[in-house]
Amino acid sequence: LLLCLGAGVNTTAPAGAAPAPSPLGQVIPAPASVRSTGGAPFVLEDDVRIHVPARSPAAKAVGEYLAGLLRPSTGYGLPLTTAAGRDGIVLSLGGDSGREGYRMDVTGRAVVIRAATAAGLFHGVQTLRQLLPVSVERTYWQPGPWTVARGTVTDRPRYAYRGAMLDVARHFHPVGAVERYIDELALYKINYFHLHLTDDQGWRIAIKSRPQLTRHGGSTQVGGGSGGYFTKADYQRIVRYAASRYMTVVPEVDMPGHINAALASYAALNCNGVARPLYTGTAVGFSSLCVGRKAVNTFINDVLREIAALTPGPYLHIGGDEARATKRHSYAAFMRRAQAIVGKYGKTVMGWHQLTGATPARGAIAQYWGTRGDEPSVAAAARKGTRLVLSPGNHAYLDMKYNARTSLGRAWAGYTEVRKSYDWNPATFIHGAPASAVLGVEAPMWSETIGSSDAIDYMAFPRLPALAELGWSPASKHCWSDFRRRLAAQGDRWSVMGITYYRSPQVPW
Ligand code: TNX
Repeated sequence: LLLCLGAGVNTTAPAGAAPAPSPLGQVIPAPASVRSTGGAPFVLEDDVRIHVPARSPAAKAVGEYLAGLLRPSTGYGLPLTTAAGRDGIVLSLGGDSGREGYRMDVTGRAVVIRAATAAGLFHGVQTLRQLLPVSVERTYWQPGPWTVARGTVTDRPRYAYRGAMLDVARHFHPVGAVERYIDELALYKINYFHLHLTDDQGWRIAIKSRPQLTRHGGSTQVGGGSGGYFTKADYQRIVRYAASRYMTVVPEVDMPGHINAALASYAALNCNGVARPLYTGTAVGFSSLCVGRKAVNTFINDVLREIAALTPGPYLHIGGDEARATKRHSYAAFMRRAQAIVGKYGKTVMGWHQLTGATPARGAIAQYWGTRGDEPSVAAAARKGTRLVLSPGNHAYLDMKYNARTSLGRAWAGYTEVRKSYDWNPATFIHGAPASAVLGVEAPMWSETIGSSDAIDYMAFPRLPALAELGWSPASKHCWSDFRRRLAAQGDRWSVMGITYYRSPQVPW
């Protein structure tokens, strides 16, 4: 693992006047294949047009998105055109790059991105974006020159599921902060955005049939602040925004534990029929719905029905973690019922991996958050068809401190420097689980200590790109010494984007 070739980033600049363009492989996640051809680079000039297919509104929208990224800093008009053309920027549909892959050919005259789907074009656009000078990220005019190295990138993801989670329950994060994070994730080809919407400290999604959940249950957060919640319109706006970045929202309502905010809002959810006080601390594992009560059954049915109706994506995440206040047989009975309800509303179950201690429904996905990969129930479920999304706490948790001096975050899974986020293999992490059971990876951002976009940025960067690369790039491209150099090249881009990141000593910034 010390000797690896990685994406073959070569930073030697040819002698001459103009600054050398970024090497074609200097992209995160590392593309599946990069072939540099050399020669004078492509230069984006003020008469460049963006060619888009005439018959695909989705592909046109990707063209508009690209133009929107490039116009402020270049000052160019960058009109879209459906006229056939071989010069400038060409987005074209076709080829065999799969559901999310693309091929990018850069010549002296053109950057051609070709993909079978608009999603593939979108990911290709992110590659192009990273190859342009970092000043392209500015929102006001920059002098250029806007060069792209010549050659061919052929790319497609290793895993179908490349997720990031944001906990809006412990600290509420408003729509603008969520959209900002979604934009940051898009740069690294993340395609699932998991929203942890409810927990002991807050209920953050309006449920029409249960108005107290947000009115009361959403009125505070960790530390006692005023909390907040998403109206249905807010949530739908997030879903649409994520979709415009080719990300599917996975909503999570955590049950039967992590539920104090609901227990405080509706007395009937408690076994003693008495509403709990609101909770603003950071303990876990102390709350439980009163499993078996009729009021609880109608509650979960109403909540899951309303959330399913607002969610176009295939997955509903029902939590199921740390239900220490729920008896074992009650837990199994509860998860059976909750999973059946998810199925009734046409969705596929996701749950934390404790779900494998009950009976996962057919097609269910278990999200692993342990640290050792040796839980027999997880491997056994995987062998029987349960698919796995891997978020090992000691590698993938973005709320772990980098080191003892990190003021934000927690340390229950150990300090997590960027190399630790990067150096693990999702295919072999769970002992005894077939590699084919692994649907992908996800980087969770728990928010007990995370109360602002700056805090999100600092904990996500530079670790989020490491997780994104594990999710996208072929295992054969896994190479720390190469990754750290590509990561270093991202630092200036983050600075320009206003992202305050952790300047890890492991990275040659
Ligand atoms: C464990 S991971 C939790 C969360 C905490 C997190 C803090 C999981 C399913 N449960 O409730 O927020 O640790 O790192």
